[in-house]
Amino acid sequence: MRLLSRIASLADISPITGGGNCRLALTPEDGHGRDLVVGWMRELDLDVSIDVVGNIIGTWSCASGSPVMTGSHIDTVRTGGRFDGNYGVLAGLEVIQSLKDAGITPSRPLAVGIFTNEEGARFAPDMLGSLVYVGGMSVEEALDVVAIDGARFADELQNIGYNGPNPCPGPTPHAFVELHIEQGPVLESIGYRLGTVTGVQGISWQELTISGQSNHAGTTPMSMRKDPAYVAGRIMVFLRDLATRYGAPQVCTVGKIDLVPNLVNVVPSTATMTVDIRNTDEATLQRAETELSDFLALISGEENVSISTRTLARFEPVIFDERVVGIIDNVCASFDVPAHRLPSGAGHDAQMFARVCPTAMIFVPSIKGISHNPAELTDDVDLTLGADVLLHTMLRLASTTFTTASKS
Ligand code: HGY
Ligand code: MN
Ligand code: MN
Repeated sequence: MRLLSRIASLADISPITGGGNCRLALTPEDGHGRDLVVGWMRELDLDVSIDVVGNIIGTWSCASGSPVMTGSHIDTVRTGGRFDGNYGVLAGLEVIQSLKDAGITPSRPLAVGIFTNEEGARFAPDMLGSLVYVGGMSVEEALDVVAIDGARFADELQNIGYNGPNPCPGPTPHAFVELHIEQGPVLESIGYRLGTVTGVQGISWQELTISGQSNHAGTTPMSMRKDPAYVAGRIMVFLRDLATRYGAPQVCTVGKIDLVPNLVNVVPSTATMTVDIRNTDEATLQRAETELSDFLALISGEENVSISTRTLARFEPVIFDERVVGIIDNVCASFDVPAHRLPSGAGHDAQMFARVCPTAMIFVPSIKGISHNPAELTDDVDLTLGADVLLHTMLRLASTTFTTASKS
């Protein structure tokens, strides 16, 4: 059916082995994906607006007032799956097309957003586009961000032709709801087909630069070494031990490490690595950050290296609006399919909209809990069920009056 075939069509843009995609933010591949989805928005006669950081909002202006907005992202990590982000955007278009086909006109406009650089894999922080949209980061700061490959955000945005005219912060929606695959093992492990997402865990991203002394691998006694690669290894072990000591939901990841000169017979001069630490509890997340900082001071002294740190992203845990969470629960119940309440382990654009309007998310299961991997997979019946829940949730939100701004 249309939604599944559109997911497949979008997956044909910059495919990788195994059925996934590589469409890093603001690359030509990202631009081609945007062109395809904007084409579908125009076929739907949506008002398409593009803002100064490339966020695309397609609006069905069928009524007055601020819109109920859904949306997500279509940029991917380098080894991305075909559902992460893409599913939420295309399900939003499917909601509008289905309502139009059925001759049903909601009492508010409906909007679908494609937010720039949600992944943060090329430009940090992640969720950059939605963060700027809600006023959490200045446009100037965003445009000057430099990618891991040295490219400048503003130049890359211009190169793909999505440096739009609309200002940020953008107009505040009446409410925001994002449909996404869980990307983890929870729903599948307890046999649930739907998840009502209660919030998003806190995210702490740092880049560590460890400076030692390059030297000959054969002639330099171990006692003389200032070896940043060894220190990087000790940091990785420290982080794994910390996560084990803290227990779930604490997670720590070193996803990227670069050695200079990166040669078989040279003790490296520098190691540059990323650290991704997350927890649902802010105080615990801060405790983990402090423990890491203390360890860096200790190991740099022991190994006679210097370590500098740079914050790439730092977002506190987010609790979604109980009124929206409740509506999603009720819609799921109306389908006679129970929904499990859970926080999101992954970051999402919804966590930024929670700052400005009533917001929550809907999850469908990820088979074997795999994501950020071409093997990412969700059953077709769950994909379509999720889109049905999104449609009815958006209709209910359109007819809901929120007396206070937000309630978590
Ligand atoms: O990092 C994240 O959680 C998301 O994929 N940007
Ligand atoms: Mn995503
Ligand atoms: Mn992702």
